[in-house]
Amino acid sequence: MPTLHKRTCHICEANCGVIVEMEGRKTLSIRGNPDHVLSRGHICPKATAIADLQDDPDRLRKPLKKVDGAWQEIEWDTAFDEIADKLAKLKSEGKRNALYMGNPNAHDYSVTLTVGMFRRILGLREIYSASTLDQIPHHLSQLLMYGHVSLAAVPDIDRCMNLVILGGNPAASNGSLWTVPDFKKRAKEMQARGGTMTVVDPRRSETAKLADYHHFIKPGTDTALLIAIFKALEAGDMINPDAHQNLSAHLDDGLPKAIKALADFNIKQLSEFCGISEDDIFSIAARLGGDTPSALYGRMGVSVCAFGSLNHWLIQLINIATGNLNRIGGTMFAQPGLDAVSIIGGGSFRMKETRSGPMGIVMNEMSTAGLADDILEPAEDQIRSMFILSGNPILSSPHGRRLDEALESLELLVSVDMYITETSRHADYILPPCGPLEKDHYPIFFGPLSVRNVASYSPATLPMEGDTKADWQIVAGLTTAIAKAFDVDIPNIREPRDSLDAMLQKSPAGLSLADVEAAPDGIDLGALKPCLPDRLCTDDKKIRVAPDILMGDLERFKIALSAQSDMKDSLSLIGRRHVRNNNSWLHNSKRLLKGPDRCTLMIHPDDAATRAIHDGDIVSVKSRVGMVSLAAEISDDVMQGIVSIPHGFGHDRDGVNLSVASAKPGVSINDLTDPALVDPLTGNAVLNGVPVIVEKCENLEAAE
Ligand SMILES: Nc1nc2c(c(=O)[nH]1)N[C@H]1C(S)=C(S)[C@@H](COP(=O)(O)OP(=O)(O)OC[C@H]3O[C@@H](n4cnc5c(=O)[nH]c(N)nc54)[C@H](O)[C@@H]3O)O[C@H]1N2
Ligand SMILES: Nc1nc2c(c(=O)[nH]1)N[C@H]1C(S)=C(S)[C@@H](COP(=O)(O)OP(=O)(O)OC[C@H]3O[C@@H](n4cnc5c(=O)[nH]c(N)nc54)[C@H](O)[C@@H]3O)O[C@H]1N2
Ligand code: SF4
Ligand SMILES: [Mo]
Repeated sequence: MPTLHKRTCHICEANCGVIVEMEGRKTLSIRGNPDHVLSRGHICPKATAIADLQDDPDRLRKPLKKVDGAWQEIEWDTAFDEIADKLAKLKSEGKRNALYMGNPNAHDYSVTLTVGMFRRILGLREIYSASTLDQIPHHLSQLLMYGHVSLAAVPDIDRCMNLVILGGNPAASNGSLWTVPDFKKRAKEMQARGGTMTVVDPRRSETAKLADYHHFIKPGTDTALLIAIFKALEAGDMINPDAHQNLSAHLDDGLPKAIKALADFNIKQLSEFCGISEDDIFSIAARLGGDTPSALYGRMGVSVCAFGSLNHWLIQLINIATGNLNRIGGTMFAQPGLDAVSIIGGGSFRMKETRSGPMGIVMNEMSTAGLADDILEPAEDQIRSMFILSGNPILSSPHGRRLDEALESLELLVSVDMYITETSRHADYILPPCGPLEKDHYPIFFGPLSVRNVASYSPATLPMEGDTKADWQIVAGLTTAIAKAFDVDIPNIREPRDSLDAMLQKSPAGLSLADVEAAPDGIDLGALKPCLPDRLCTDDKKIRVAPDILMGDLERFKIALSAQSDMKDSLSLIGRRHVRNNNSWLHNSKRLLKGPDRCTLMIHPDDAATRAIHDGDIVSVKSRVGMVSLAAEISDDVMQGIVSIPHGFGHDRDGVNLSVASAKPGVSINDLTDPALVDPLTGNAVLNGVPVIVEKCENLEAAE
């Protein structure tokens, strides 16, 4: 008899409610849960991948050890002990160890709650993670302005009337740092009640196609657009935090300082720099500064660039200046059932001298763009061994080829992954977790980012089978073995479920895990509510409107603004996400790979014509650090001067046999991205706006 099980999908930040139909251990179907408090029945095609992952015969079931270049299965305890002994030896030789935590960790509460112990045993104050390839500028602006790295103001889309999206594509990504399942329907509802959506993106993205207004922008120039919007608000007498509420009561004295610091900029120059006309800039400002509730939101496109921190500050500044922060229908702070903001410390920021010069370190996150150098460059603190938990940095971080060399050079590499990937192939040990349906799930990071105040917990759908372990048990097993090998006290590792229960009970909503578990559709704690000043984590409960660190960075932007472009024959490379891809994985799922090859170079017809490139031609794309060849897809969805390649492909690397049996391996955009380019305030990689030379391949051959 088939059985039905409700849970939340863990694959992306939307955390949709799903109903899984099982017959024994076999998944018969996965569909949206219409009663789920947040997702209201919505799912995307990736939900079916949960079944493909669970049942994938290529998924590793036992730990692997590399012996003379070949993989051998070994027992868990042997793997833990051997790793611990090797680590103890490296420690005695004074050799540094490191940790990379990949994106899926953000979707696994139990690892999050166990990894602190692991770091302590290893003595790792700092780590590398996907955050510096993604979102660390958000965290810095939130820490400096609101006093907590996780205190994010998200668009209250269900009551918003003007939504302006910079560098985000929620129609494909399902929302990021903004848990908004069913984005498309919510956006259409907003438009149906007379609201508008504006999208600023160098590509006419899936979201741009739904928008009322779309403006192309030159990659990496949003700082100019944002300053210009602020100046246009000023010119139109629309800077008034108190326009709709008494917001000034919650601000420090920073607004006049910000106005002064931006005084020298002129809209004309800014408009020319970003490629958006002055008229369009004034229109965007008028929508944001008008009477109706409005929200300005920025995501990856304005984060993974050289001025990501400035951009996120300016976005907050504009929402504050127009009185839209903390306003119903504007941008609001969520107050979820499990409230990490109330119960976990605010986070840290400091400057550090690194190999690449002075760099901001937020939340003890080292720049992943610098990881290969930190491994390869001879120095006293050179990294010699490494753990990679749920990550594939070879495909996700800049200059993957150099990282290939770096990981191969390590004396010990341990990868916790269920596949032999482009990254784990370099490991000495691969430790595979159980299948996704064998894990419980609580989206602890996403409550504070949700469009409603909610709580939802999913118990494991299936019991674990055989000799398998969840990720947290692997981390716990390693911690215990390493403690023994280091001859230190074995830490008392708490069941993550117990810690989760304690965190829930400590949160202001006062729920217990039992309360939440008893509600398989989730608990709805209501729409977002204005909550200033209580929600602020600054000492004096005031918003720091113009933090010195960010204001100081305006000087760097001024230099960029006045510099001459040296692009000449080059084009500017950006990435793209597709609703059926998920970063570097899920390419084993045949259902998700259906349809035409997605890993193409999207190029504007005029740029193709000047290079005699036709649709489908194989072209070479060359950057400062590397070259790839792939098929061209001619499309006026990209702005002239811009080309786009999705990230996360490149599965036939060096012809090595990986578990990713993809029929459409594609190439890795990160063989082109440049690790020398970062936002120095955070170390965040610059993954868009990379200068590249594109040529038809036969031209190259003729030239050789
Ligand atoms: N050029 C370019 N590069 C990018 C981006 C871009 O837009 N452009 N995006 C960046 C962003 S936003 C991110 S978040 C990073 C992501 O980059 P990574 O942090 O490398 O994460 P993923 O690519 O998601 O890789 C996840 C790995 O974890 C494994 N995995 C999946 N689920 C589990 C699990 O439950 N347990 C374990 N142990 N392993 C699991 C998968 O098999 C896969 O190998 O990529 C970044 N790289
Ligand atoms: N289907 C799917 N969903 C995903 C993922 C996935 O891989 N696939 N990954 C998940 C992860 S880890 C993340 S972090 C989120 C990311 O979520 P989003 O940020 O919503 O997704 P992206 O597709 O990276 O959107 C960035 C947009 O910025 C544009 N852009 C590039 N450069 C610039 C620029 O300089 N300025 C401006 N204004 N725009 C620019 C790009 O063209 C793109 O449309 O998605 C998550 N959801
Ligand atoms: S949008 Fe898709 S992948 Fe993301 S949580 Fe929902 S069903 Fe899962
Ligand atoms: Mo991400």
